[in-house]
Amino acid sequence: MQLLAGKTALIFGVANKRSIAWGIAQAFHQHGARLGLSYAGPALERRVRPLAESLGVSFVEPCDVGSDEEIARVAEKARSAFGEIDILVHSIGFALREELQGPYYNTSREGFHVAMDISVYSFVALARAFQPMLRPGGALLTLTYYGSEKVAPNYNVMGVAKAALEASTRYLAYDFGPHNVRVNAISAGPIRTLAAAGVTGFKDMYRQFAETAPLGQEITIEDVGNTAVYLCSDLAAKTTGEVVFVDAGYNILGVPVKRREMEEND
Ligand code: NAD
Ligand code: 0WE
Repeated sequence: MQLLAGKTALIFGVANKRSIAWGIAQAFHQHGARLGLSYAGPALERRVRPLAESLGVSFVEPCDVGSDEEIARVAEKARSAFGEIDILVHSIGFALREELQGPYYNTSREGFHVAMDISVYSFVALARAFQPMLRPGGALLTLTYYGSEKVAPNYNVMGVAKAALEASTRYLAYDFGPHNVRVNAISAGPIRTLAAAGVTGFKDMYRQFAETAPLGQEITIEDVGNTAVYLCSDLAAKTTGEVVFVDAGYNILGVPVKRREMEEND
């Protein structure tokens, strides 16, 4: 089954082999897509290049999405390398570390700005920069988290940024609709990636999660990759502006309590 045969996809946000972006890249590769990868900056090249090579990917470009010039440069490079593209994946989020602990009301003006710029505006900026080379039937995809809807302690300004990212997904879907380009978001359950490492309380939350979610399982980058394939393939031809959960059902719970073994004996 090759759901992305003949399609070209650019994936932003690969940092290492644990990255959600890398799970998406592998799934896209399995489904026959031609790939380009982008990473934040020179410090990550030594990790990202070998990953790209393992999939036979030669388009591997640094891009700090906080810079309009760097976005324009990568868009130009993509145009010369691919001509047109079908899929763009935004798997990027960032807040200053000090903003991810303590009361949300302590968020600084600078911290608020950085989180919104890198985690939200960058998706809009990429959409605009790549709009002229997006083929009809194409798709944009971003990654979000349930902390946009409900309070996840310490997620703070990132939760507010994710709410704005999800709203951006709907406005972009409206704008790109006439071009027959779809725009969706995947809301992933907690995964142990670089962005989750060292986050206050993440370990506890991660353990609790699988014991509570309806499916009783942890979320992997492969799970997210598979849903990304579907959303960016023609199978999802009439789905746009949506937030699709890949969370083992966690978000449907009104009372998220830990489940016991052998529940059927109640
Ligand atoms: P990750 O650390 O592997 O990926 C985050 C990426 O953002 C990194 O590649 C990093 O280099 C990049 N980035 C940060 N600042 C950047 C900048 N200025 N320019 C370009 N790139 C920049 O972690 P991840 O968990 O794979 O995160 C990917 C996305 O998934 C993020 O949007 C995150 O919020 C979201 N998400 C993660 C989880 C989770 O539990 N890990 C759950 C739901 C959603
Ligand atoms: O979106 C994320 C990660 C967001 C993130 C993480 C970091 C850590 C290191 C953004 N910026 C930074 N900046 C850093 O300096 N997730 C969904 C994972 C995550 O992060 C949390 C979570 C969850 C879940 C932070 C607090 C509480 C829960």
